[in-house]
Amino acid sequence: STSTEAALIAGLPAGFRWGVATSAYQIEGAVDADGRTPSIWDTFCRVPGAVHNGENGDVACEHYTRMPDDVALIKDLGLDTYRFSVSWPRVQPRGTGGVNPAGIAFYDRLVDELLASGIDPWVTLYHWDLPQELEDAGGWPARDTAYRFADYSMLVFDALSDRVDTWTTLNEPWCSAMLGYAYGAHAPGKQDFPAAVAAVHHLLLGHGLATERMREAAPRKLDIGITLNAATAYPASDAEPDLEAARRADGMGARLYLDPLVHGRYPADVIADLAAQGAELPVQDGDLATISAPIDVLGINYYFSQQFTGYAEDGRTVGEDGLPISRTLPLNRPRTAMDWEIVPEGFTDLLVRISRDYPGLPMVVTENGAAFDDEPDENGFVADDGRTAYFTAHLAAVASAIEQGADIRGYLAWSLLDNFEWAYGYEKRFGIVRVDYGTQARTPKQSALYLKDLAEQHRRR
Ligand code: PNW
Repeated sequence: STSTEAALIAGLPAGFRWGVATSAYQIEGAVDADGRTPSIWDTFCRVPGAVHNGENGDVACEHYTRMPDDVALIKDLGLDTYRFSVSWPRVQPRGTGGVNPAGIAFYDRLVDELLASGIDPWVTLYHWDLPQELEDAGGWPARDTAYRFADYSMLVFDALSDRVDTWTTLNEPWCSAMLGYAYGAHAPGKQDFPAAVAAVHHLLLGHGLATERMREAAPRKLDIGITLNAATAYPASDAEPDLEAARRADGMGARLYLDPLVHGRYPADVIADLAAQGAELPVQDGDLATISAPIDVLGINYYFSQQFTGYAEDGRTVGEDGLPISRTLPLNRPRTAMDWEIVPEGFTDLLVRISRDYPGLPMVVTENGAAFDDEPDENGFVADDGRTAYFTAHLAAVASAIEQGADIRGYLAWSLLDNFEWAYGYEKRFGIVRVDYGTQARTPKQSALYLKDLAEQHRRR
């Protein structure tokens, strides 16, 4: 019930971080400004049918020019942390060579503005906007991209590490690899499973190379980590095919990343599942030592969980291709506008499970939130009860995981602003602040005022 949720939230530990997150391509616009070159998303948005309504990030929220106002918004909301991503093709056009002074200057100003406003800046180095020239040279399925990423990371690190304490290498490598190279739903829009599996390894290698180099160059104690999207994969029943389908889903969604990062090895069952599909992780000597370079914080992005079955509708457990059946089955929960089921206990189960299987690693929720079909009133205000209830249930789920022993240090809502929701364009709104795309007016929604209130109450305790 709601009073139980409120009590759980009230029990969040002292020092818990409250914040909000965004990413560069989703909000900045100004895609041609100051020497920026195209990323894979600029290209993908021009593919007919790739993005809802043929939309793109050319203008987005005009954050590139409105940045001081947006920082003031965060300050007004009383949030202590802002997680943003750096656009690779702004800072290092074409993906190689020296830093672009005009490009890095934007992030330099952003960091200064945040610090002057008492907000802790949290940098994500890669939130999906690979320079197009690096994609043309092979993209993440090519090993060289991992080394390019580490070089780019050091350009940003050299410019901002005097003032930025918290660093995330990659946002959601599952999305980059699988949505980008296997399912074709995200840039670069490829449908090549073996290439996607190579991309997984090279993303993780890039993370490790960048982590090692940043650690080596760190001017003081910094927090360096990675952000994964993960979920709880529930089996539809205790029947073996359902248990196996859930195991495979958890392997591809979570353990394929967590095991090499934390334990320095890929999970044997997942390697076997990949081999059955004709795919292989292109591991070379020393790679796993690099990938498992110690990290200080694990970012977790959570949106929903799913239930899996190993039975086809006709009851068969093996498909035409000879591979075991894996299907999702609805949990029959209310859904967000993304059609994602609302499963807060899947969040608790996930966080408790990670804390047990990968102990000693502090976690921060680096994204959690929901799209709903918001209706503004005549003043542009949105009474977003659905989003507010989503935040309540999921903050309570985090508090419950902490009570069960999980080490979770903060919660960053996705997202500060309504923004370019990738293949869904501007139709899906995740913001706690309404954006009127006609005027670029920003109006905090009820959910923003709710989070403001929670953060303030928490600080006062
Ligand atoms: C995350 N899925 O993406 C991203 O980090 C954000 O940029 C994005 O706006 C947000 O979640 C909402 O979608 C995801 O299919 C995209 O499971 C797809 C999935 C998960 C996360």
